[in-house]
Amino acid sequence: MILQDKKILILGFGITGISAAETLHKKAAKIYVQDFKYDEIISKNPRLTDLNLTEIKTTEEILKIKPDYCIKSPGIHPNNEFVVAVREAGIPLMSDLELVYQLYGDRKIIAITGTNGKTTTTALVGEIINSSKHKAHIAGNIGIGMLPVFENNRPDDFYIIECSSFQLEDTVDFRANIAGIINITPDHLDWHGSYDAYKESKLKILKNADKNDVVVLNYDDKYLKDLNIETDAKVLYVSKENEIDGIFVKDGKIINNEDDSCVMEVKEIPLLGKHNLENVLMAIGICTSAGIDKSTIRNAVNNFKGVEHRIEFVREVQGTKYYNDSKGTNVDATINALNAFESKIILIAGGYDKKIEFDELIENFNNKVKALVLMGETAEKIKSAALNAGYENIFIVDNMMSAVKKCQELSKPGDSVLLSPACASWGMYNNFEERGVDFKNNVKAL
Ligand code: UMA
Repeated sequence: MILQDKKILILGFGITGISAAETLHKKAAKIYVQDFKYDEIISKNPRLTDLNLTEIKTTEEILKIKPDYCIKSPGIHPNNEFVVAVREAGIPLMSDLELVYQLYGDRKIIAITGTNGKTTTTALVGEIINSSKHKAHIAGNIGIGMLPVFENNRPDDFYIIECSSFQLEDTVDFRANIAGIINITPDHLDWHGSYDAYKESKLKILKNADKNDVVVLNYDDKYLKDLNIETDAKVLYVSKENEIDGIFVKDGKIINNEDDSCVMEVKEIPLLGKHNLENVLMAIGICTSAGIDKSTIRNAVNNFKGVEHRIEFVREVQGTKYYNDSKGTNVDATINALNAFESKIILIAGGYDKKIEFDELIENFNNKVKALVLMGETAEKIKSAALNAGYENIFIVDNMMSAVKKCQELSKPGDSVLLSPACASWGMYNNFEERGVDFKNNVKAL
């Protein structure tokens, strides 16, 4: 695909849009940008003016300019007026994922999707490959714009892309050498319109796979299993529950049934929780398919520290372990985190009110949560859900420092303190990362 002097319209100027513009500028394309916060973005990053951008403010301008292609950021809704105008004008519209394929499709691409676990799996695959003789680069929904990663690195490296349903939706020819799907639980239905549409978007990850490609699938996800996926690619299943033709767990060992060998023992995995065992199995399936040997895989998994803000071990103080799960921004994520622990837990929860209910969270305490420390806008709401369920050991605090101090006061050796708020951070913080860092700083100060 030749981009020199081509007119490219970028919709959305966040991580995706800016990273795409940087690469398109290098390729001497003419760049047009539409973003309702364009002025604010430029004033915060004045260096972006070096990219010779032209701002688009109306759909009429699009018709006048007639761009050759449009790159849509994943967060822009399909019904957005600019998206509609582009489609009606017959301008080819794609995600940066599709453009990556058009420009660098001959590279070794590993694409990973799933409703949950994709960031951990992507990061782990990157670590495993980087601990082998090969070099890997991670990009995509993990928070890294894809195009510069491909543009600035060597053609014979591995490229591991975390793909969201939004990014996959706007692909046409995209194809990965290895595609992994961890699970397809109904999510983002407000966006895609229906579970079928969401599923269709996710499955685009393997739509163009051919007999030279590998598709790695989690056999334990009931939604995925029910799909009876048909593909020309080689399919490799992984399972923590069933002895399948693939990679599975038996008597605490992870077995590769191709040569009946043991890759590693489950107890060696440093990440907590069954959901993380599935992520590790997926990473093992993907890396085995990429030709990485078992001892490299085993060592890298052993040394994997996990992803920041996802049940991240912070420190042990007087026999109590402190964990940061600030990414637990909804009830499901916090339940997953609670299920990952064997010990008694002192849970710090609460935050921005997304108008969700907390009864299910309390139902999943399972006698493990010995105290509940609440803060933020939802503190009273969670407290009343807990009281209704007969749970009374509740403390409301004003800020993270008081929360951490309260937890230390309540804890005994062998307990775990878990920040997993079940709520977004807004109101107290700009994002979940800031909240997690605040927690960690307070734990480090104990
Ligand atoms: N904007 C408009 N009009 C709109 C909506 C947004 O102009 O109608 C502008 C905003 O002002 C902003 C820009 O669009 O400047 C943001 O674009 P974006 O929402 O697509 O976000 P990016 O910064 O490009 O980040 C995206 C992903 N975000 C979303 O899919 C919502 C990031 O995933 C991803 O890391 C990044 O590309 C790099 O690939 C985040 C995410 O929340 C983590 N993903 C969802 C998830 O994991 O569930 C899918």
